[in-house]
Amino acid sequence: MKNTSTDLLPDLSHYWVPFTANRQFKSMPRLFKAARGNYYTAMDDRQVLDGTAGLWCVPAGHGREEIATAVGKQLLTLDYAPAFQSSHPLAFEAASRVADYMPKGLDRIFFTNSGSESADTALKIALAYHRVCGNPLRNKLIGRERGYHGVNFGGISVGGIAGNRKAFGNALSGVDHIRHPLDIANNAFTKGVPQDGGIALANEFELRILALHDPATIAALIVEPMQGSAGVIVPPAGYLKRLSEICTQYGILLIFDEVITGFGRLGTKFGADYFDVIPDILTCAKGLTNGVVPMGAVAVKREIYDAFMEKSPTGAIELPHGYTYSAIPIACAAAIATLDIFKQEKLEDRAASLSPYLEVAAHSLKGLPMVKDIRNIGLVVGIEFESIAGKVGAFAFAVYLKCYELGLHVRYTGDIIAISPPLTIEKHEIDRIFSTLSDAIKYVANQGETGLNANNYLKIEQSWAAHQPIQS
Ligand code: PXG
Repeated sequence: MKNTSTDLLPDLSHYWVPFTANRQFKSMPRLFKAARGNYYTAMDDRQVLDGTAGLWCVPAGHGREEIATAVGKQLLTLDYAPAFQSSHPLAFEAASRVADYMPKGLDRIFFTNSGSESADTALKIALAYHRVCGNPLRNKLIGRERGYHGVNFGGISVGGIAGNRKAFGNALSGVDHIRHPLDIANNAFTKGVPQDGGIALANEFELRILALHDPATIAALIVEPMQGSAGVIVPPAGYLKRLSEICTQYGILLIFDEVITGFGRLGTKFGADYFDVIPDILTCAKGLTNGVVPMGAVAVKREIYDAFMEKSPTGAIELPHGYTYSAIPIACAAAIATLDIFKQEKLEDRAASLSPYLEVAAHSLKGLPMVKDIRNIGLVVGIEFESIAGKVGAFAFAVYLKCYELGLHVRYTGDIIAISPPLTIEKHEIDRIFSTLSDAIKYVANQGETGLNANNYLKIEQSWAAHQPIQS
């Protein structure tokens, strides 16, 4: 008997899919039913190459048995222990392992369950730190345009992606933003880190923002070393170092949000290592457990932790903050197993050695129709297309759909396609990513208006879902 799409697809009506155009998605669902190594298996058994390591969160590749075994064993040993006022040994072991992996000095670890929670936790630690040190008026937070720090109220307040903020009211007050460092007019098609303009741009923090607010009122500056979600924005040389110097000069805590840049993505353990700038607080999530169990971490300099311990009243809870699932045993087990894999397979070094190959492959797309800029660092590539008036994002979305049809998963955000494969990617797979992208870009561009209409891909999707041969 012939399969129909209803044989294969679940009832799609109940699940509200996050950060997704639900009506559109449910008319052309893209569901994965399995994953192994660098590939997903789609509903029709097609192998789809994972060009994005999930949502940047599967650096060691899919289906790692070491992690599965550790998590399974832990579930049957200690499934849960109360996270407040009691704990369990693996929480301390995981914290030690994470501290070892962190840049020097960032060795006090607070566990969360996501990047969003890590961002809000870091902001709260910064505010509470100044208060416990006797500076409660240092309570403003500075973020950056196009920054992404998750979706909680603190994160969207310091975040700078308009679309993630405007539907949700006023969020936090006492927040301002520095400019983002993307400068396509001067730096289009730069390979790696742009060389010019970094110091002047960082100095604007001092000259514009600090001058406006009074530096003594600023608690913290939060930035992603490389802005991922907003479309792969690589900071110019010297920029992060100069921001750090300004923070130090004025007693402002520098927070690096390394949810994307952590765990080898740039060819180093963290962006802090890549740019040789150690922040006061560093947040991470995603790759910490290879994406398989929700977990985030906030690493703080020992002096910050010590200030809470020394200056809080005796017997007081030094930081009234935490989650039911902070350091849940299976997340600790997954984190330890993931860190073991990183150690054994030296995935950061692997990423660093593949980065030049990825760079050449990525920049081979220069000259294709609509391609306005190509940016890269470590194992990350951003390809920005010309914007079409009234149809922002439509071209990139169509390229994404075409890639999916051709067996490659990429991410699109606005007019940008982002590539961030697992660090286990092979050279021939890198070749395939960019030859597929090239085919998809040419196809969509050649179709003109028709190519921008997502419904034109619908027929193909439905055919797959139903195991039907594609009708032309
Ligand atoms: N900070 C940064 C820098 C992030 O990139 C978060 C915080 C939030 O993490 P959680 O775990 O709460 O989602 C992120 C998440 C994409 C994409 O493709 C990026 C993220 C999430 C989903 C998709 O750009 N970043």
